[in-house]
Amino acid sequence: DRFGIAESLKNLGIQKENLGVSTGEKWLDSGESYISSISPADGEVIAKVQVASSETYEEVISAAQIAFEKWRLVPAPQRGEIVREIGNALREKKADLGKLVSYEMGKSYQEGLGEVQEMIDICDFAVGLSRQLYGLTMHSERPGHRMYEQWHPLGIVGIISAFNFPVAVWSWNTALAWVCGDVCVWKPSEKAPLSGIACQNIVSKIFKKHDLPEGVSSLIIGDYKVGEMLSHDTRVPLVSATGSTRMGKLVGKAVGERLGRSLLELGGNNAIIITKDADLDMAIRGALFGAVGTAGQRCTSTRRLIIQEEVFDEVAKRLASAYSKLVIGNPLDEKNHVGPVIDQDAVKMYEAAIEKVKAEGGTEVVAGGVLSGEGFESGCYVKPAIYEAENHFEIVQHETFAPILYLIRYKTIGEAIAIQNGVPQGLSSAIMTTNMREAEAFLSVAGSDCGIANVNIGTSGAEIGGAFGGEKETGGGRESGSDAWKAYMRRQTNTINYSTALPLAQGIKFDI
Ligand code: UN1
Repeated sequence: DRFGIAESLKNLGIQKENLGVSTGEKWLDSGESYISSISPADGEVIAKVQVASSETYEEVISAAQIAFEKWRLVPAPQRGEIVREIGNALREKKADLGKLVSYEMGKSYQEGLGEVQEMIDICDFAVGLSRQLYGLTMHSERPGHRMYEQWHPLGIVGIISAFNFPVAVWSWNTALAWVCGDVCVWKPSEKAPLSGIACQNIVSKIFKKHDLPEGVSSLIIGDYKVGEMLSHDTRVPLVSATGSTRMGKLVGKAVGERLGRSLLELGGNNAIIITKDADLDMAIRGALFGAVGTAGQRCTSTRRLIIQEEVFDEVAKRLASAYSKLVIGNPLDEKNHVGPVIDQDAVKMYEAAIEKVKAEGGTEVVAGGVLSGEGFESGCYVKPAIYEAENHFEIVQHETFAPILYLIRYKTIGEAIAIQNGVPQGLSSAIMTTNMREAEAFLSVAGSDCGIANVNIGTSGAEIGGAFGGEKETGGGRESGSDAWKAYMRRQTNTINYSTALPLAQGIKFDI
């Protein structure tokens, strides 16, 4: 155990066998059914986790309903104070949790720490927000009347999160939802259940310390069936789901059928436009991390480079040279740049995508392949690959969650923007240029159609302070910073008459 994993698991309260359903300090026994958390780093079973039953699901929702009645009465700044303590607890556990995320999910230890840092930052953001849940006041058209709006909590927020950011995306939702006065029920990815248990252990101590009821923070480990239960449940006014477009369509449909609210953050097909006026050192650095960071498993990973034809060959050459220096291996070993993909299914999808791009006429720039032998026993380590391709290829139109980068040529900036927008997804986008006209065209009303559009920065690694999410098949939701908090509250318009008459609006006369 050269990375001290056993010690970190102990510090986070992870056992060999864990219950997977909790309303806080209380863990509920769901019966016989268990899943294993397997590390893609070394293929070891880290621990087992019991999965929810419909009975324990019901217990969680009942506890959450009761908790909401109390939690909504706690003044928002006091709710913020609780979130501040959660942020501080995360600071204390940063190294342990970052290590668990890295070991369970396969991202590098540095990126695991970065993910926990995002959690800490969103807690700080939420603390400030707890004093800024502002509504507007309006001028009434009637004398002696006052109009204003208030924001009230929604109730139970269901959170479905993905394996690739097993803890940060939950915290973006939950830290905001809590200061807004909501209670949260979290279904983490069944590929990273231990990260969920670790978080639940951290936060439940703080709720307990403040004598808050069970159910402000609940955890339900389980498969898609738990997602279905949340999506169909009219007691859950908001379901926030992060993951594949396929999953998001199912959640959106089920929640929409009951006219509930969903907040969807789904697939991306993110591109960087590299113009002939780009600073190529920066362009290569941005593209490299964007494409191979997290082994290409971020929603914001760079999947396409749209390169002006005059600099195409140079960019391809310099990227190939940078790829040749990448060190692939155990994510906990800080000398490695690229860790494994999540599991063998992901390896199969990577291999299938490479076959497909070749079959569609793509040409190899950097060859891929699955690594085997010492250090690669899990079978989840793949080589980041690059193909020259065309935007209309079916495989290029599709998000493959693996380190495969497609290079596409263009002549004019108009053409580059059309290629960038010419995919079903709309999460993140970037342009590398020192030419102000190109940069502004890219950001203009006729520019990028994505939720995130950057200049001289890659597509991944968004800061928590901005609203995070995207358009089209990405689902339209916005999480994290800016005014994303509004999704977790209901708006109420109030008109108060302090006069001695009751005039009707719109000048209507209705006298008997
Ligand atoms: C995700 O992949 O779901 O912008 C989230 C980024 C990170 C978050 C990614 N801050 O890459």
